[in-house]
Amino acid sequence: MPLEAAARLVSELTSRGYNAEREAVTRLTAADDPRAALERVLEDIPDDALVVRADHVEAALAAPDAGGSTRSDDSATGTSADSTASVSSGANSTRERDSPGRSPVETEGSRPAERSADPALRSLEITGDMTGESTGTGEYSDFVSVFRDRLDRLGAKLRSRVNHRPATAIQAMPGGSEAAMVGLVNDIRSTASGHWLIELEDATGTFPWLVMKDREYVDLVDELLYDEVLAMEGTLADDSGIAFVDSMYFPDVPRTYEPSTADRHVQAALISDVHVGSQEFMEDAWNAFADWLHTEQAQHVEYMLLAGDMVEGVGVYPDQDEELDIVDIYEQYEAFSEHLKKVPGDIEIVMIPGNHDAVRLAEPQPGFDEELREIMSAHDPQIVSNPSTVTLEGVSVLMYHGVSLDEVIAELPEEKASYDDPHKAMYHLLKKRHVAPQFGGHTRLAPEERDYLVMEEVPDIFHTGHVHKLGFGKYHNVLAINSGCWQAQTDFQKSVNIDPDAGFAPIVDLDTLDVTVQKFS
Ligand code: D5M
Ligand code: FE
Ligand code: ZN
Repeated sequence: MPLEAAARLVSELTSRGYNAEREAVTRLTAADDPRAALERVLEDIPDDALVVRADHVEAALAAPDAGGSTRSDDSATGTSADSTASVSSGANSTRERDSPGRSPVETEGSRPAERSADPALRSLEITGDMTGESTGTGEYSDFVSVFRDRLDRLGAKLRSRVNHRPATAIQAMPGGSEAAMVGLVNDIRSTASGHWLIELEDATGTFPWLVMKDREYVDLVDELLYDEVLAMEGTLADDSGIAFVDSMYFPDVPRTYEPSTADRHVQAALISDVHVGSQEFMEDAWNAFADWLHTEQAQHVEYMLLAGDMVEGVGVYPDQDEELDIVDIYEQYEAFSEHLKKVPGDIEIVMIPGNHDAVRLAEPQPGFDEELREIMSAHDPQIVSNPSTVTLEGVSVLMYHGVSLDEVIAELPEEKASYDDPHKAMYHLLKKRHVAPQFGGHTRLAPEERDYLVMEEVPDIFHTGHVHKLGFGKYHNVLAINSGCWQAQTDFQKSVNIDPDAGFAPIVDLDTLDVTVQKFS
């Protein structure tokens, strides 16, 4: 089985501290004596190299008396001749790809297939990474500025749609006037007669808007969250102290939004919640995933996005230490890094932190500090803030860990948002154009001059994790995808009936935005 031989080589490289490109592994497995070839490569590789690349293998195999050209004693290798042979034939069997600038190594009787497209075709851009940009001091004035920025930027998406007036101007209008206002939801209360009173706030003051229980808009009241930005339009009551709502508007994604797609067939694996260090971390499933990434079937997977909770962390929940396999946070990251090394070195990785990671809990969370970056450097991942947007070959992916999903699921009725359909909870965040609208509940917000949690641009893909459930779907053509996890059910999750989707890897075609799910557990 091709996978076995490749997997053995990868684990040998990992144990020696190396990460490897897929192409390198393919070439090694195709050598007459992969083990000897590996030794040769490691002898020749520059001291500062962290990743074994295809050209290292090529150089080592091309050298006189290289492991690739002389077949040494099979018994010494631990790699059976059978599996080696089937690797090369497996790799040979399928595709013919023209990938300019690369010529596969010719070895006796085996010709490894190209494993990845020309890296020059790739493009990866990051926007909205606030690492190193934090200005907040936690003072009251920071809270004022973050909410003002939110209202300015989300309000701009609504102001062209309604004939809005400031709260103070509406207060001064005569009864019976038509009025509209753009504001933050400051209060939601039901009245004695079953209507709803929603207080909106803008930079000038507040004004109460009444949604009558028999009006169509009443169906939207149960999905409102505190601090979200919206617009209301209506008629002032005779005493003009209140307005009756006729229409509500959300910043939203236009229904006709047309997402961008890649110009070639290329895929991204969207995952999260690895939780290395937890006793429940599913090492076997992770290894199976990493092994799969080295196969032909995964040849188009050129990107991997990790949406937080790399490790289990320490002191995240009460009594968490009883379920820890690794108690030291740095050792957790070291172990995580070893697991990451099993992922082919030619896959581009982008990662953001989650609530179990060793960064501040309040959102936005900056990317990991230098010490942790150093620990995870072998794969040279892009480490950015939670949230951040990464644009892969034109396809923008908003990555957010997803702590606010707990809030959305808790606040909204079951049919609108539930753990079983996490993507539907994500739809509400897209509609509100904010990844964590409500302040002060589960979600801790760091006051900054700017509200980094606003979705200024519509993403083509919205990727979250955190709730440990797999779910995806489209909202106004935007693909919302919540990746599952790599942690089996914890005692806490058992006690509250959370049944995690563990060991799945959703793979997105960047040229079509179609999703396929690979299962490894
Ligand atoms: O979160 C995994 C999911 O489980 C997420 O929906 C929160 C929930 N969870 C897990 N443990 C707790 C405790 N102790 N209190 C409240 N909610 C919890 P994760 O971020 O991976 O822990
Ligand atoms: Fe998690
Ligand atoms: Zn989490």
